[in-house]
Amino acid sequence: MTNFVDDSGTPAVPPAIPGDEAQVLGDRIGPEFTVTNPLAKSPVQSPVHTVDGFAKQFFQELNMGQGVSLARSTVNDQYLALARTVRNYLMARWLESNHRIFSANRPKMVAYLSAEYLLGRQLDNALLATDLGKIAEEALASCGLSLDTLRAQEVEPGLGNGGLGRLAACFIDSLATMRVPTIGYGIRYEYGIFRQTFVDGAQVEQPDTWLALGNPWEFPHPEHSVRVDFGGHTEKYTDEDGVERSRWIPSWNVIGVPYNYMVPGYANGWVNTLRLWSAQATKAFDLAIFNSGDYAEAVRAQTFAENITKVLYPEDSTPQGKELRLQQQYFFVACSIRDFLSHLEEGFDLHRLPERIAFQLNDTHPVIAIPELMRILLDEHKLDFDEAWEITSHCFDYTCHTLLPEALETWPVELMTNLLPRHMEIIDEINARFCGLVRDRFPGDEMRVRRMSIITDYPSRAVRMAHLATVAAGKVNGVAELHSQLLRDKVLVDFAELWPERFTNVTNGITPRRFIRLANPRLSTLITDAIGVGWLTDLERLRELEPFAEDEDFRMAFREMKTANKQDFSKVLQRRDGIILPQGHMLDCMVKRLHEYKRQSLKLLHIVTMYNRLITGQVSKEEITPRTFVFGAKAAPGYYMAKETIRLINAVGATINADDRVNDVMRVIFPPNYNVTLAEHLIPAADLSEQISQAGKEASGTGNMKFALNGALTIGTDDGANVEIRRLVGQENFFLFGMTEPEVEALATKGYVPSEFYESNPDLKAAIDLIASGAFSGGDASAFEPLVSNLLYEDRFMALADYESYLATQAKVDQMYADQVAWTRSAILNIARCGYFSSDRAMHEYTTQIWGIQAL
Ligand code: NBG
Repeated sequence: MTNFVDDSGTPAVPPAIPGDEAQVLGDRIGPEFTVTNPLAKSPVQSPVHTVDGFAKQFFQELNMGQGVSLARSTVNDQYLALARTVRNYLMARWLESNHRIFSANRPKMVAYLSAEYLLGRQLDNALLATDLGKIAEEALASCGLSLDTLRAQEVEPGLGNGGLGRLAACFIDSLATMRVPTIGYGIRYEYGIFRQTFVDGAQVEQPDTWLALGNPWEFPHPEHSVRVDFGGHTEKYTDEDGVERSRWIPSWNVIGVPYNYMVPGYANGWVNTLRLWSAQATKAFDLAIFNSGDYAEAVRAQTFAENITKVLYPEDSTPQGKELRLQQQYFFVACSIRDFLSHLEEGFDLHRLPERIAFQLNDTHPVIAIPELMRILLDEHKLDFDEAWEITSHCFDYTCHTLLPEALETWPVELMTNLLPRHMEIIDEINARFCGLVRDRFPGDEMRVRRMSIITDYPSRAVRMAHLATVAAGKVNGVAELHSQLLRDKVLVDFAELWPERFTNVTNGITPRRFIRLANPRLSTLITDAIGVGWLTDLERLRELEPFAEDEDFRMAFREMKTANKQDFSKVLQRRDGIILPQGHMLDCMVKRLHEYKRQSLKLLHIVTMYNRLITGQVSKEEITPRTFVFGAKAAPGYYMAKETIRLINAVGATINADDRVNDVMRVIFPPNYNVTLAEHLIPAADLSEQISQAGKEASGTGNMKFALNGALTIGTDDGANVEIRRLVGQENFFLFGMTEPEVEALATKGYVPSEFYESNPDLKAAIDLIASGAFSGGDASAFEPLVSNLLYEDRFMALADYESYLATQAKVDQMYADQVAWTRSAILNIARCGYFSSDRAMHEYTTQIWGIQAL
């Protein structure tokens, strides 16, 4: 590895930015001030909560902050000024919350370590937290401006791929709403999840330039930057006490600059912090080289360093062994741990660290934090290994978010040794001790030792991050009951046998603030009119809606709500993508990442079957329920089958939508670039939620919860949180189909032959034949050959095996939809019975059962 910054030999602690070390990690605890000015006692006052007060602030920000007059301002100026205005109303709460967290009586807090936060737009959430929506609207109107227009100016921070990142965002919202002292740590990617476009139906990725027009929600604190080392080697030495120790001589480093974001609780005066790290070169550029004219070379180190936080890896569930990704992971956890430790008071006894902090590992991405904390305790604080382990193993808990074996991250030993040699040494030592423990417990069972070892030899030497996490964690949890059970029984079965008490479940949840109150104001009003206020922070209270399922007036109001939401959604689509939504259709939605296990192809087979039945006259238009199928899905750029599926959805859609024989009763729409903002418009309008993964593959799902809580009925397999949704809403209010997980296993064991299903089901055969004939590709029979072959000869997730059951269940959906009273009753019961899926409940379980942390 090239040594970019340290060309003065190899001191144990390489110099950071030239100058004083304090510049890198500034003093956190300020000097004692002698205060005579009374203003200092209450450093900020919230601006006045009136239309005039708000307008005044807004002008202040526009004129003094943006440096423009209203007359000369652009929409972007106005949006930035508005965002800063709302921000100002949160400021006093933020300072006060921080004061409470860092007061003399330090509470234990949680540090949520996550490589992804899929936050969605901030403005509306901040308006809701401060209850300023109406005031802002009126104040802007008095200036001739529209809140809607300014709202649309915000580019959502897409710093996550899908469910895992959105879950982190819901969790920090709940923690703030529950006044749990929390700091979220993550990465400030310069480019978030790619912007998806379609060219001839194929996905084309564009960079997500979310920062281009300025970001009013972040507070950079370069004075609190942290240096992060990489590369080099280790050496042994004997310390003053005669103890043999290791030290790391890194070969290069970068600077991590923190950007703080407010995480406001809902109307509770509390604001937590999300701290995202951005990588910078230790040395901006080489002036001598620059002056000699080699401009590219002069900034090489800078480019190299800044690449670390340049872009979010767009994989979902399948990691790629990319060195840069390991750099990202280590970079952000090294910054975060250093940052957290620097907040401890002078002379704090690190043996007591577990009393102060719970580091929650959101999947395996931050797991390198474990050897990092060990390294700090061993090398910097000179603790011995047992002491360091005693502390470390009481500071971390680990959430696993997958069941796919290929999604469990591993890092080649060689890569780890090159990038983080000291960490590799520590992992080796942890592993040696752990394997010793397994041998003691299970003498002679070397196969078990191999299965459990943190370092695997097969297919090549690699560190299994899920094993490392499980060995160090106080608790290991899955994200839905079925998932946690499969973790215990299959994925981590040996560990569960060794440490049964370590394994637990916390079923995921979603924040009702964003996904009910903000996304669906009409439904929120209906609910409040029916059961009063208070449900938004106590979602189980939705139970009180149950009797309203029998109230025809309420049902009517519910249907009007859906119709109005569909109209709104239609306007959004027309503006955004030029898509016109037909009126009066059932809205049948499948929105999630494109992945074979989620089985978008099964949904397509249903659509193609309907189409085929219509054009061949097997059914008449009058017999079917008019439906619009909505897809939203991004595919990882390197995932060939997923991208082919996108192309096929678009091709089928184009054909059907242009076919006048059918297009008044069926339509397929696929707006590009599905994101949080689009979800907020789509979900409230949906009638049917498609959750059709192969049983045993979707860890939880969270879209399923959002749909149910907005009054869509679910058609789904016995998978992930679907199981719990169905149990809670009642089987008569959930369309279950397909094999169960044990049935999937049994079929796999017996030997799954997809073509048998193809041959034995005429509808299925006809649908696949129609695709293979070129009917959706202008007669080109080869256009989707790889997809067709894949279905016929591999079909890893057994879509064909579940087809018959899926179609039969879709027929039941039609039947029930024809009876609008029955459908609406079920939809209302779905809402009433899904309060359990609030992320507040999930966070309550984490705080009490995993972290042992009190709300303030
Ligand atoms: C995803 C699962 C989902 C789950 C979310 C949040 C990853 C690795 N996992 O089923 O696929 O809902 O995590 O837990 O993104």
